[in-house]
Amino acid sequence: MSKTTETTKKAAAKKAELGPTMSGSEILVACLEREGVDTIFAYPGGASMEIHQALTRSKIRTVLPRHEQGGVFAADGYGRATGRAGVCMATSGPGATNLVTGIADAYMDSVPLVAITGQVAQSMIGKGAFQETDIYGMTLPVVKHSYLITDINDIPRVVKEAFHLAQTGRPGPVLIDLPKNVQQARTQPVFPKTVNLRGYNPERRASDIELNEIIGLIEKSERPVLYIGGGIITANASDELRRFAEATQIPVTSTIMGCGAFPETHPLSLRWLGMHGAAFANWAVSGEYESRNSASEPMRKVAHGADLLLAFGVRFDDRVTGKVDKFCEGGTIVHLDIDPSEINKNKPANLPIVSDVKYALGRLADMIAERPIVKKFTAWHEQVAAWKAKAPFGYVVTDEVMKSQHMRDHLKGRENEVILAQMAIETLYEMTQGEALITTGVGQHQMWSAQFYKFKYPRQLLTSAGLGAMGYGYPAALGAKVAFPDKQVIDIDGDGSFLMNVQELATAHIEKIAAKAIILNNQHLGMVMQWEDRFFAGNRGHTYLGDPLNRKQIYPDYVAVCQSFNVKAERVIHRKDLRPALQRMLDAKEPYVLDIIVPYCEHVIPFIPANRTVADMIWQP
Ligand SMILES: Cc1ncc(C[n+]2csc(CCOP(=O)(O)OP(=O)(O)O)c2C)c(N)n1
Ligand SMILES: [Mg+2]
Repeated sequence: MSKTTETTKKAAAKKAELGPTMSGSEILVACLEREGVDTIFAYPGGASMEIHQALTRSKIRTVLPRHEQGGVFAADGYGRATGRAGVCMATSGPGATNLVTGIADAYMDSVPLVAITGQVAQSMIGKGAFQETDIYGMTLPVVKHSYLITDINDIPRVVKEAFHLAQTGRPGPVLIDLPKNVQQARTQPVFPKTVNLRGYNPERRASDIELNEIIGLIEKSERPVLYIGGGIITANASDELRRFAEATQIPVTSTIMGCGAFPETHPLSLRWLGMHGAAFANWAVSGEYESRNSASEPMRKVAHGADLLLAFGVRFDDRVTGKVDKFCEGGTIVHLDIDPSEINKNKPANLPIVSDVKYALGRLADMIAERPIVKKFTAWHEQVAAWKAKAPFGYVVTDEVMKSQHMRDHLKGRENEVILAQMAIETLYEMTQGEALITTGVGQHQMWSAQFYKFKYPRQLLTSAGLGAMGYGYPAALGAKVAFPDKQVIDIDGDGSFLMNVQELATAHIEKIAAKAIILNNQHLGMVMQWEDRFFAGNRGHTYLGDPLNRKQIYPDYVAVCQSFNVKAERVIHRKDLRPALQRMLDAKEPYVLDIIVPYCEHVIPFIPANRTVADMIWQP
């Protein structure tokens, strides 16, 4: 062999690894192993069973969910909890379409996810074959990228690219659709070690000139606020954020996606903002106004909000901004994000910067350490403290609760016996010392979880924020618990949401995944009921989940449901039983469900109705 050929081969070996002859399915699994995948949530069928066969010979743990939606939500939970792509798989047709909601969820919340689908053989594509759906086409608007593999030799490159795309820059879901004939074909694979994607450059860094402009704006400002989101968590930038916030003494509010990015127990924390966020956070951003009863009345300002909004890793979601032109009206807006398509999308920025937020915050903190900001914002801190004292998150046993059927039927009208959802969450927070990893369903319980559990560390709250997909909580808890078996993982769920993926109790039991769930059971689709009360004079439009012919009975009987899955469960109705029951749940070394019966007539407060302003905020419990 000539010297040059030898060098070329050595160079090629550095870039790639040549494997033995294998089937497409085996190559796929070998690629997953090379990406460090330890768990796949996969439900088989005709078009994916070849891959399952290959998985039986792999060290990768295959968890069999009991519904593909459970599988994709579990993978999503794994992805959120770890920052590494969660992996799920389904067969073609109905298996693939059952993944769509989870893929959309990962897209909306920028979660790293790789979804693999079996596809009918290439010769059958477009023929309306049995279980053929164009999952590539169907998911196009909700993926970061997608592939339909038509050549077995492409599998290693595609898988490498898929993981790279899912996990870098602004993360998101990537779909790989693999036809059955490609799974069955055989070849000698070449596994690349690097990725080369022309035009994809996820590494962007703000210049010192841009960052200096931020410092200049801070020095000029009297009332700065940091508005931070999921981008901080994705970028693993919590430490840098804390350094920067402490060095500048700028108060920090977050989106729900950003909960835990900055410790909510920190004196500078303004908790989270938006429709059901803290009144003091909304005031700090947009100013305090006299309450008005209708949008046609003028807005009368009581106190100024932020004159400088440092919006880092956020997307000005409508659930945060309400009527967007009134959001931080008059304030200077710095919008820093890794994704240029977010800039000026929902709210124009005065200073737009495209950058990795970890780099930007770290560099800002360094620059400030060298040349400290002298301003102390004393008057601003006094105002913020006054707002915090005026409107903390709170709750009361309302007249409606006292008059409710639950009070009559189950508690003989005794106020001191009733458990409010908020109380249950607050108690859980105390008993877990705020350390548990929490997932949620979607609804009132989700908002109360964010209000009454204070999140201390990033990736601690896993919730379907952008899509708002009911049924997310328990499967996501399974995914998180698989990733962190030693952590206390608790799904705080609603009765409606929990029922949507109740079959995953089987996965929990059979796979020995000790995720816990508390169901805040109000027998209603509580959040929709709240809107009915506010906007439809309380007319119930199919929001009751119990049995209308037997309203005294709690329906369904979740304890019996759990028993049938061999999952331990208890029902709690009286306040005095709450703590001991929670303790038993926390002590359990196996999956455990606590069905906590709560009244349905509570509303989540604060509340800024959709597309309204901080002047329309209802904040007194
Ligand atoms: C898949 C899905 N379907 C419908 C909705 C609309 N929706 C939002 S909240 C909600 C009520 C949820 O009820 P539950 O899980 O019992 O929670 P609660 O509000 O009672 O705490 C509904 C139906 C949704 N978000 N997701
Ligand atoms: Mg409910």
